[in-house]
Amino acid sequence: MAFGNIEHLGIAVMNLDEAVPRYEALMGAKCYKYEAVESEHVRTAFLMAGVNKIELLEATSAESAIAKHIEKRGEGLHHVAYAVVDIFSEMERLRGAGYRLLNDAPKHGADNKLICFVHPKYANGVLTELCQERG
Ligand code: CMX
Repeated sequence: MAFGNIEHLGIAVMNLDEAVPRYEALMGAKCYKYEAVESEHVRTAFLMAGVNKIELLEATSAESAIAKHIEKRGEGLHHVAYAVVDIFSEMERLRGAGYRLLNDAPKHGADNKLICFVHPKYANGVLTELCQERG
């Protein structure tokens, strides 16, 4: 078992309606999807740079991890997400190796994914997401 490709990069933004046109102009690409993830208190927007996916995230409530992130660290890169084939066995592997997972079971994330986060302290300061296609 191993991580696959980087599935997406997550970028925390204050205001999605301002960030999307800025990123469209920056990347020369159109945002192809907006999606709210109520359980995570976020609104997201997706753009592609070649084969690479960029997820812009805006908090929809003060209790959102994105709101806390922006308050403490400002806007910017929030997480790196890796594609995995079997999130349950990857979580088991990481737990066994002593990594701190931020959820006990996979959660439903944006873009039809099952997701789990690894605490940034266990990845040299990078919040790391495991991401499995839900099919
Ligand atoms: N990247 C890197 N480091 C981060 C970070 C991030 N995104 N967010 C917090 N940290 C750092 C903090 O700066 C802090 O460092 P110091 O101790 O040096 O000050 C440390 O991690 C904080 O750890 P904490 O006190 O245990 O936790 P916080 O209350 O700051 O919460 C985190 C951070 C990652 C545990 C929390 O945001 C979380 O559980 N995230 C997972 C869920 C999530 O991010 N959801 C939103 C996205 C959903 C989606 O993609 O759909």
